[in-house]
Amino acid sequence: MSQLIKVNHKYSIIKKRGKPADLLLFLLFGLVLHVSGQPVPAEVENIPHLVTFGNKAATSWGDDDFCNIFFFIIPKDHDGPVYIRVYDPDCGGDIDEINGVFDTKTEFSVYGGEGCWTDDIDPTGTFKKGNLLAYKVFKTQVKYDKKWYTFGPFNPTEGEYADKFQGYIIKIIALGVDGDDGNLYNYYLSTDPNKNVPVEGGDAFTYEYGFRLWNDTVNISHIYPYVDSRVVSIKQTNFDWDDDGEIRTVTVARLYQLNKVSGQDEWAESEFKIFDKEKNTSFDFQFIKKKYPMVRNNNVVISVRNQYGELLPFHTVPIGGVPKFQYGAAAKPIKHR
Ligand SMILES: [Ca+2]
Ligand SMILES: [Ca+2]
Ligand SMILES: [Ca+2]
Ligand SMILES: [Ca+2]
Repeated sequence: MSQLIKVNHKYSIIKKRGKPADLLLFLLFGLVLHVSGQPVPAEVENIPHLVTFGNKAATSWGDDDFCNIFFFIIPKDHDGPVYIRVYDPDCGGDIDEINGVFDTKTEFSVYGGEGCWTDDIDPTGTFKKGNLLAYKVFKTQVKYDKKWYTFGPFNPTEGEYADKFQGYIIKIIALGVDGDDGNLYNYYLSTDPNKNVPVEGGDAFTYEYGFRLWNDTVNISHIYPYVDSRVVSIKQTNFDWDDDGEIRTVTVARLYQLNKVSGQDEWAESEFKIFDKEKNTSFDFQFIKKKYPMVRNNNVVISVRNQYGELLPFHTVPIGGVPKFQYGAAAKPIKHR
């Protein structure tokens, strides 16, 4: 899925605004567009599925708020409509997590317009800002099991324009509106309603990531928050990790650092000071499961806040690329626990 981009051309567009931090962000953003940001979760994240439970589930199943919010970025020079496709939107069948019997309803709603992103980044807030563009409620429906459902067409300009990304943002919310089972699903931002065709230069991000881990220890899942130049310290929070293996932080200046991990139905928090080298880079949170006993069907919720309490975005394709520890850099491995 090689996607060539015209960085020079875009540079000339944003140079006029003359904001160095935004420019850097945009150039870093541009550098990684050869990796497709359209599947959510993305390949580099190696996460099998997103998960949202019905709102009658106990939070001990691994979903703190029965809600997942994702934002798609469509570059402003993209021509033509886009579609948001949802894989396995129903709750029933092999992929989904049964609790008693399948009786869960999940509402997927798509928003654009003023405020759909800028007024609405905190999942604990009123998260339905913007204009409702489409919605549908799914229950247990064989016709959608292991199938793609397509929302759209959307004209990219129906989204909210974001100067920072030189593109339009369209939001999709998955909300468990009834029942107590786990709905697992994936997204794809496509130019085609019937198959997955990437939007060149597209990307997606979220501020609170609710996902399922693999049922094996071979696969390591990753998420990549972006740490901009204003960040002095961050607080990583994980929910319902079930005392599985390790959550590691890898950056350009950390070989790895262990995070505090949560047990069943609880939160754990780790705070880190940011090194200068780490500003304007992505962090790599690695989720490494333990072998014995195997924790099956582990659902987890992750967020990261800066020193102001603002949530940092997890881009499905890390801005600036996957960080690699540079030997001779600031730090040795730090054991946190
Ligand atoms: Ca149930
Ligand atoms: Ca299903
Ligand atoms: Ca599902
Ligand atoms: Ca869990």
